[in-house]
Amino acid sequence: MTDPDFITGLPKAELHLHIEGSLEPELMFALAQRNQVAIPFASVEDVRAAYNFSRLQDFLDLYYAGADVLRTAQDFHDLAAAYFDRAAADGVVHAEIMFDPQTHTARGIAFETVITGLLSAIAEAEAKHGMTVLLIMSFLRHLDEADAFATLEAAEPWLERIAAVGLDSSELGHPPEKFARVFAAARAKGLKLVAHAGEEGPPDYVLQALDLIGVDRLDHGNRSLEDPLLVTRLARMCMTLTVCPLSNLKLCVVGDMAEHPIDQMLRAGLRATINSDDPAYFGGYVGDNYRAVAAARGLDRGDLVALARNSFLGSFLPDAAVAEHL
Ligand code: ES4
Ligand code: ZN
Repeated sequence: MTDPDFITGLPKAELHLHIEGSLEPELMFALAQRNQVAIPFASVEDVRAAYNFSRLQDFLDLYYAGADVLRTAQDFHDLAAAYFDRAAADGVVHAEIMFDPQTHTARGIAFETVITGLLSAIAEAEAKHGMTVLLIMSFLRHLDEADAFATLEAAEPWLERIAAVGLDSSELGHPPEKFARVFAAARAKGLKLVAHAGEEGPPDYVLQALDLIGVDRLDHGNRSLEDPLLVTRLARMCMTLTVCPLSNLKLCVVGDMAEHPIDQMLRAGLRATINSDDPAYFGGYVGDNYRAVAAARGLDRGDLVALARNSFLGSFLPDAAVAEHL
């Protein structure tokens, strides 16, 4: 039995959230109108009807198209403020949110516009909801290494406000090794490192994320389960996996929620966490993700507490702050 109120009331951290993926169709329409941007949809229903994906790339095509309505710092503020309100209502007390600067700089939107809008929403949410927020700047892996280095350079004035760098977008054909040098440069600047790996890509991409990047946390990681030695290694090193059940379902990483491996991960001793990834596109926020996978896999309160506890253990908060949440 799932227990919706128990899940909502459970203090949790969200560690895998693309802020551009929290753009609800209603806000997409409002921003399109405010900025006089044409979008290829007639209505909010039309947008939602388009959200049927067979693979990651189907989704990414719509995600980048949707992001085109984001033009001003106020737009990024409004986007993030809407996410923080929903997260707080779901019992999220700490969020580590990713943003994709290249999605915007490639359209002529300044890095400064993006980050000042996000930072003002973060300040507001910290005051309004008493939550803590960290920013993760994610590189688009379908672009080249030089573009990622240029993005790291553009971030230089804001490095004090950025906790980590990440790696997202089209996984297949863009292995972690392509970005080993830029991640090394980010590490030298004191940033934490995360990367999407093993979502669609093979277990070897997870190995690369460990051995060639040295990630502090793994986004998704599902396909690690195909390699028992890798699972043992991830468990022994207490590597956090940011698992996203509704994303996995919508992108056909799992065929059915009843087949989701979340409990297999926990049984294997993996530090798995539950997250929403791109909630506006995948049909639910973090609470919905807990509820969906708990119902489908028969998770009990002990499992839910373990998952929420893992979210704090896997966060980039200082140890003393983590301890306050345990
Ligand atoms: C993403 Cl689900 C997912 N995978 C890879 N890259 C992404 N960017 C936004 N959502
Ligand atoms: Zn993701």
